[in-house]
Amino acid sequence: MKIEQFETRVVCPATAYREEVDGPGVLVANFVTLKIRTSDGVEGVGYGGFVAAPMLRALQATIDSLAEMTIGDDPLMIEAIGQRLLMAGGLGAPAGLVTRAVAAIDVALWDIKGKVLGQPVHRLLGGYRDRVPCYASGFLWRNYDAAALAKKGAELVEQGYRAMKFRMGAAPTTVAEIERMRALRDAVGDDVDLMVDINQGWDVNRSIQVGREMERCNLHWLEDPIDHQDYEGMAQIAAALDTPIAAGEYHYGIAPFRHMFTHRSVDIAMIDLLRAGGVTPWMKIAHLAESFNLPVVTHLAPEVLAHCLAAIPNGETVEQMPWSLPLFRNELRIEDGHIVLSDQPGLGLELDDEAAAKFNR
Ligand code: SMN
Ligand code: MG
Repeated sequence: MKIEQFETRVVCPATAYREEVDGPGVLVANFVTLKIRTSDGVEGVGYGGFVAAPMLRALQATIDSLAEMTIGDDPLMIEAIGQRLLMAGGLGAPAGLVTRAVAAIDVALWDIKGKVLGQPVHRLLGGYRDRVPCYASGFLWRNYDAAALAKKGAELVEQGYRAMKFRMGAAPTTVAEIERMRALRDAVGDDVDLMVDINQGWDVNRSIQVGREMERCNLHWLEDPIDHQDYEGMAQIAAALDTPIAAGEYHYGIAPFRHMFTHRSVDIAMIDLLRAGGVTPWMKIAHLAESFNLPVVTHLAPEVLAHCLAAIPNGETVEQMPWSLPLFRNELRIEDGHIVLSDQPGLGLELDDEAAAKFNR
């Protein structure tokens, strides 16, 4: 069996989230979908994305160029293909579009492998469980005031969520930051896990100062308080606070996680599918975290990363960020705060061509 054909498409689902998060004109929930077909007629799906609009055509061109290089390859030799493409894309400097493109191809190849072997990807990757905890993300934004946070938080509890993430880092004073958080905690009650994402907005001192105040609200984790490259600074924060520190979504490839772990920068490793470079390196990072006795959480792409989290013993929770879901005909099956994985071979995902035609640009 050989890789015979592939097809990419630029797809920009019109979501409400975009305006709320990015403001007018700045689009991040943009995607390039990928289908790879084998000589046996097996089709695998993947996608790249979460890049700014001006980078989208460049991402498509990168995926096209690299996918072209796989024509004639054995699709089951995923590691060999990935290594070759990373080298071809930049000789040791594969971060950025190349890594994202290789990720899309890697995901499609895992889908093919599952279909060829008749097994869901989560079982091929390890097989630890078939339902994984998830938390609501993508709903409680930085521009929400205390009242808006409380209203939306209560709605999410009503919908059955027992864990959710909100954003801080834009309020002018510490008092204002704490007021927002208190309003949300009061609205959702004490039994709900609350995570907070700063998206690198603070420095070390501010993180420790506000972080100490926040401890009274019993936070589940504090995410990306400072610049992701400041391994020592993150370690200082992790040592000063009882609240677990989560980070990792900004890093490309595997090696930065070694530095994060040896510096003791984090209590929870957050791994992004596209920046890691696909399912293959995502799993390597998860195993590396296990060797440091650290739990792992996912970043974006819940429909793919639920498979990865279900495969490992140190997986904590899946970020249920809905942005990529309009690409597929399938809906996430969520029961009692858990994503239930399907038994279908491969990823169990089907690209929604009609929706893509509607969103095509
Ligand atoms: C995030 C990442 C990418 C786009 C929007 C929000 C955020 C998260 O850091 O963790 O979901
Ligand atoms: Mg984040």
